[in-house]
Amino acid sequence: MKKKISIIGVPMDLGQRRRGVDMGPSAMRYANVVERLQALGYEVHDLGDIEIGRPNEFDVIDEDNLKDLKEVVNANQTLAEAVSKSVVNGSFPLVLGGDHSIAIGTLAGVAEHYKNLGVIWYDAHGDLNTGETSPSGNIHGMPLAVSLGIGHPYLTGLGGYAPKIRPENVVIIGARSLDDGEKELIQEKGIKVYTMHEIDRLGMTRVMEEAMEYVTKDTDGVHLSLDLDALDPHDAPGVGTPVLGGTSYRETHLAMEMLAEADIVTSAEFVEVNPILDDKNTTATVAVALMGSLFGEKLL
Ligand code: EXY
Ligand code: MN
Ligand code: MN
Ligand code: MN
Repeated sequence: MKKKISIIGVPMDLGQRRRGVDMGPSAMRYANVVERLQALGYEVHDLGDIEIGRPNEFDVIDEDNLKDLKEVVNANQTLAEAVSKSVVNGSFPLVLGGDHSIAIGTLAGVAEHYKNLGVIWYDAHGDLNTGETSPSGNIHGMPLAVSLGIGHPYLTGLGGYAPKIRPENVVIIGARSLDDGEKELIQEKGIKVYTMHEIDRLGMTRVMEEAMEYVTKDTDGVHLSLDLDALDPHDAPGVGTPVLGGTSYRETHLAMEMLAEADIVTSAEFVEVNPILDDKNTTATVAVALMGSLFGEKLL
């Protein structure tokens, strides 16, 4: 792993309807993300926050079942540029959300520099909807589809190229809430998914061993997109779309520790932390602890 980390905050809450997730980056800074990574010997640069446009009442056009499309596109464009710059500067981009719609910009910025980027999508959801299949019109349920080049051209064309990633380089871990359209897309594209069933059955160790082998096969980098709602709501209550029966605090740490040991991750984002829905900043604290493990913190 690189010794320089660029932290990019994205106070985005327009990819879904519950206000408060825009405070995620602040909550993770409050939980000492910078200090935690510095203590591990990294040169950490906090690049501040990406500006998010605020839709006014005349501006709310939910075009094609895509809520706040314009603001989501604009912010992701700015994010993609910031992420791309940090890769060029030899720095590891660490993006703090914000709702998961920001993965569109993160991946647009990262994938520009990788011909064959592997992706670990650690999430209760598939985030594989389009305006046509989405039950909500919320763009945070769409970023993985968008990055695969499926969806509205304003979203898929971000950064001036598409697709950003290929289905055979993606693995979803922790899924337990998939819409019908998402299930169809998974079948159609042959996307590798470890649902909670496989995690229960095989254990996190084997799941991660297989997943890491899968995303490193013929790839030149690995992006980790970690949605805190992958964890069980008992361990990470401060998320907008909680789903019972998730991965535990320790299982998720184990996954991060295995990634650190394998030293394969080249960029990452931690999303959906909503301190308003939380109890004493628990979820941001969990997120920062997970980053500690991802970047090599040891228990002994
Ligand atoms: N599948 C549902 C939708 O598309 O509305 C819920 C999506 C939640 C997405 C969260 C962030 O991962
Ligand atoms: Mn998600
Ligand atoms: Mn999710
Ligand atoms: Mn499976």
